[in-house]
Amino acid sequence: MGKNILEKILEEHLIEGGIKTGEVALIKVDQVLTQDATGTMTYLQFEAMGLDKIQVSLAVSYVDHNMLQIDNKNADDHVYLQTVAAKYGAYFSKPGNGICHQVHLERFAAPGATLLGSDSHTPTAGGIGSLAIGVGGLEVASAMGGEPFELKVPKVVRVWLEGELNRPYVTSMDIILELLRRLSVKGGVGKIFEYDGPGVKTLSIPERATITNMGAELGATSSIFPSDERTKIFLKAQKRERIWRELKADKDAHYDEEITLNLTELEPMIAQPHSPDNVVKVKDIKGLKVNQVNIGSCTNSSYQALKSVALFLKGRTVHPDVSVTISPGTKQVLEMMAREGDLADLISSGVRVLESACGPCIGMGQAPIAEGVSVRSFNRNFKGRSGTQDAKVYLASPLTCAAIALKGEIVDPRDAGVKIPVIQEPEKYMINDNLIVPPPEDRSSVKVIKGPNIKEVPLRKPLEDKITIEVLLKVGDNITTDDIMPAGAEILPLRSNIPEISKYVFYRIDKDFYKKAKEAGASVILGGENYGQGSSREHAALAPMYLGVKAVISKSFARIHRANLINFGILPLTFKDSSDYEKIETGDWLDIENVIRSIDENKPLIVKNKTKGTEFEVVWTLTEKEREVLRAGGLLSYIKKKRAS
Ligand code: MIC
Ligand code: SF4
Repeated sequence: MGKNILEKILEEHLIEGGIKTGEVALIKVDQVLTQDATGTMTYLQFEAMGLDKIQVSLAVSYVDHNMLQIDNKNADDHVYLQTVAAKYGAYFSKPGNGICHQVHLERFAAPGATLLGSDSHTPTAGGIGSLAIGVGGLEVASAMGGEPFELKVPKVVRVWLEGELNRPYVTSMDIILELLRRLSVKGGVGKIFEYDGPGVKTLSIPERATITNMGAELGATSSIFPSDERTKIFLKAQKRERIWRELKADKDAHYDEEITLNLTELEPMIAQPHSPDNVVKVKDIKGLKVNQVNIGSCTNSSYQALKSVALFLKGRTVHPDVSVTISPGTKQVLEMMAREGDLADLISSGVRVLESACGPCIGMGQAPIAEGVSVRSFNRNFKGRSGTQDAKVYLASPLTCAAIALKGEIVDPRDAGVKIPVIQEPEKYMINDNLIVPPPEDRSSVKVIKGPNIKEVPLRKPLEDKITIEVLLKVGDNITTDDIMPAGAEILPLRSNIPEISKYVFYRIDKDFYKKAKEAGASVILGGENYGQGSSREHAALAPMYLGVKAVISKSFARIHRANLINFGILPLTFKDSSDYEKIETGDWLDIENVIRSIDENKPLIVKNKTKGTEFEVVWTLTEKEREVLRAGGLLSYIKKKRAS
């Protein structure tokens, strides 16, 4: 039988194991990327391994999240990242060069390569045909230390694209919003999405990357497009055609599931508060007054997308009641738009131009007004993420955003009375890599500089066989890592300082969580379905671990967060019978015995509810490596032990 793209890439990178769905594959990692909000921890963990050089062929350290410098903290992190990259052999992408995923797509990503990134939107590079997976920072550190990556081979879903988008008003953002509408934020858990069909060749690489980027919101392990003639055109325009290769599924390849989407029938879509899958047609909610529009992010900030916005607004003025921002994804896009006059058109129309960074997407500035309505071309609209707890955030394509910016209310871009031509892909992008600092030839004299905010990584004590824990918090379905460990301008600068950042764990849900956790000493969280969806931030496991959280018992877990829990020695337990969830309350004390035997034998655990005098069963399916990591008390201790032996 023929192979799909995933199987082909896995086969080329396989070190041990199998490549079929359900098997465990240990694969070679070709490239890694980090961003500053997760990167400081990643590099501190790498340093703790005691190696003198990064072991993967390409590592790039980006600065794009923590860009507000209201005191020394973020600036100190930037210098640490620059010096540690130089010391151990990574490229450093300076602040101002752009958002990691977009820069990586333009300048580094390669068809057929494996890429691990300490950010959940790493699959953006799937648009060019990389097998790109978002993981926790420690997982990236481990790959930089030369460890293979362990992947439980997900189910492969073929998304068959037919027809062609009705450009310019219907865009690739509408494709992924439609998939989110159909499948939900849980629909991709344990799956990888492979795009195929006649519609594929009608999409440019940045358009494909919008889709693979936001595949993260489906909960998917990754998303990937074939590498074809369009890929070659893009790489040529980026002066990187030498790394092009063809990559496509065999005609008789096997897929676990199939979905068909007709691009011609698609209409502009919009996600409503507070979840990326709460999607309707734009025209269905037309007329709703809007206070803010933000265009940009790693999902939608390519040259083509933003040039269309500039053209749409050219010679017009944004609505007087709307605050409009744009953050071009990379310096390449910003510089091209500046030289071609689009930036001037945007400025003239009243758009506030921000630097090339994540910015408002992660609450680094531009919080909307109280109870405000904000429409953003981003990928996440979780409650509170914008920085305003009661804001209502909607997600739509850049062009829909532009139409709304003009009208001051939700409007289908086809009905805004503005006609623009379709923007073609440029034959040549402007190449100027002067903000990418390569590692020096001689690394021996480089001094790693650590500012006062950078604290060592806390380690967990060895795993206990018996734990007595208090239920500190019971939450519902689809709890995000933004709920567990919020981001935003106030908290993000503490990413290198676990004792400080841990004060904010769950604080938007229960502002006394920190105090309670300290008092309890050992605790457990109860979760519903898809616990820990969203970002890759390992701080959502590391900080709770620091506060004494020993286990999370939930109905199911999101992939990256489950792995992060294991990497920091927190037990990810699933109810055998999910109705047991109803029978436990906050404040109950639970006893769990024989933890080590259960890990050794991969057996269910009996949990005794001491408060209620009842008991219930929890299960976990662990791979061999996961068991060893848990026994060692976490991934860092596991690696250290392995190196010592
Ligand atoms: C996000 O979009 O939530 C982030 C910020 O990029 C995170 C990473 C982080 O928390 O640092 C992600 O998506 O992984
Ligand atoms: Fe940055 Fe937002 Fe993309 Fe996360 S989702 S990497 S915060 S632009």
